[in-house]
Amino acid sequence: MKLITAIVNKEDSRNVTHALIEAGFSVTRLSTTGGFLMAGNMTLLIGLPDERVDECIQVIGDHCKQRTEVVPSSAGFGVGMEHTYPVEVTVGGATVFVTNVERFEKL
Ligand code: 2BA
Repeated sequence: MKLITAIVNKEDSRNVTHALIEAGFSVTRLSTTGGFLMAGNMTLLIGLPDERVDECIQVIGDHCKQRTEVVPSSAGFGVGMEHTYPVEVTVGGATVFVTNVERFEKL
């Protein structure tokens, strides 16, 4: 058995969750925050048999779009002189980790 941890954009999370449920996967959604942008995203936990991992990643990929976010960055030009300028950051579609599950119980 595997556990997929998928970090997805908030805007995609509803669609991707529906698609996963429709395909017969069990999903837990956690509201999370990206450490770099400090913006809300969604983390999905999906426990599944080994042979369905590729199918699950395919469903996630089909419903998560890449986006460009503009974030402020700053540069110093000497003591007390700082300037803020916008930089573009590409986010997503999805960041996916696949881990082995040693034991799975429902009690
Ligand atoms: P954030 O940490 O808010 O990162 C948002 C986007 O900012 C990233 O998109 C990446 O393009 C950029 N970024 C992140 N850290 C950076 C850095 N140190 N320098 C320059 N640019 C940086 P994604 O890579 O698509 O990641 C989307 C979200 O997925 C991340 O939000 C984070 O919540 C999660 N994530 C991505 N990689 C991860 C990892 N290795 N471990 C844990 N969480 C991860």
